[in-house]
Amino acid sequence: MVTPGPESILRDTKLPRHLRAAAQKVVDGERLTPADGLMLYEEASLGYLGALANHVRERMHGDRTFFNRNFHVEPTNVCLYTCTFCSYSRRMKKREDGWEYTMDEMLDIVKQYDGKPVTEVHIVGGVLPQYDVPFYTELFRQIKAHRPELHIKALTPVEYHYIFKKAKISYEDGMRLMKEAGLDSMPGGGAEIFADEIRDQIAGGKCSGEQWLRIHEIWHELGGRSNATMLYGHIENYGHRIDHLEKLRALQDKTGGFQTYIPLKFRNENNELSHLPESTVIEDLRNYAIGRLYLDNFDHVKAYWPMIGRTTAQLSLAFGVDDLDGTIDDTTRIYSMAGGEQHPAMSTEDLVKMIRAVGRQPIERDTLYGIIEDFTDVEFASDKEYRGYTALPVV
Ligand code: V47
Ligand code: SF4
Repeated sequence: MVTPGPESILRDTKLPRHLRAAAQKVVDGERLTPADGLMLYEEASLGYLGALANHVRERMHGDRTFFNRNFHVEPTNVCLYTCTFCSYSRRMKKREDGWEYTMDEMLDIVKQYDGKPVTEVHIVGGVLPQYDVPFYTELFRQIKAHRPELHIKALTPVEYHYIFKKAKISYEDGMRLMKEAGLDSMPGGGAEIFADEIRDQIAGGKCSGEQWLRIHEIWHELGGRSNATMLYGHIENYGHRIDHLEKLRALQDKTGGFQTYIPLKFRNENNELSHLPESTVIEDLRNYAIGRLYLDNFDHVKAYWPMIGRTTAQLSLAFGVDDLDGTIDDTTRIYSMAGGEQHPAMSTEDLVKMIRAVGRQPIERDTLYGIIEDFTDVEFASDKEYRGYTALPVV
């Protein structure tokens, strides 16, 4: 795809010297400092950030845009924690209105995908006492017994911290048990904002930022891979965002175990922070771009379309994003309850065409970024159906 490169920025003598110097660092593959990152958040325009982030994205991946075929199992939408941004937490008072799946019900969801070409089950939801170490290890075992090749991407340090504490076992022993039971990788949720002063206000009581990072570190040391998120656009400031990115980058330097960074835009429906306005699309795109530029040791930046919407997800592909999650098949409620897509399902054809429509190459991947199929030139059955105007013969 031909998009404006960073040359115009480097030559622009009207641009402040420090912005040109940061652009030069990016072009030279030099690392941005926390001060650079903060300056970008505070001063850089959308055009500047887009040109640089796209340069990095294309240097790493060209036009390749990854996606996977997955579905979610959300064990429950009730939670004993009270994160103010979350529409699940309010349900504890009216627990009977929510769902709390049994093991058999979760296995039934998995079985609904028998024979379908999904490669990953993403398991995440609320925290409740009945979902403990024996429950989850048994669940993972039963999923693997039923469909061994299905990749289990499950639970976050929020659940792990809670269930290991309850079982009185160390993080190390706990994560080893999960691995033995069939856990393949860890999703990036529960990270929110690491800085205590913000975390205590929006996600008080659940694992701290330090504990979140430690559990990922242990998982990486066991040879596992995981993702990382940042929930932005609520009460945090740019300094907190850079602090968050800096901590992710530092851990990645140590372990190399993160695959993907996924910024999560705060959605304001049905939660205690509904009075806060949502971030603008411009801010969302700036945030993707800065993530791409700052996290020089992360291979991928992913847009989660059920939360950000389809159009912004397409736009994000020109602002550093190289991965879209996923076909999902209407199996998550976290975002529809908070103001995102009401029915988050997309066929492979829809997703592929969404990527092609903005001039990129759709590549189906598995969870660990093994390439399954290049969809660049794949024709779909519906392409052959003629949907245009047919002139009738004049008689
Ligand atoms: O941890 C909850 C966030 C996360 C809201 O790793 C909200 O591949 C915005 O982590 N507005 C769960 N965000 C989802 C998640 C995820 C999603 C897709 C892919 C992957 C991956 C991970 O959702 C939670 C929380 O940070 N969240 N409520 C809200 N109102
Ligand atoms: Fe529970 Fe997670 Fe929602 Fe917090 S974000 S209330 S831990 S489901």
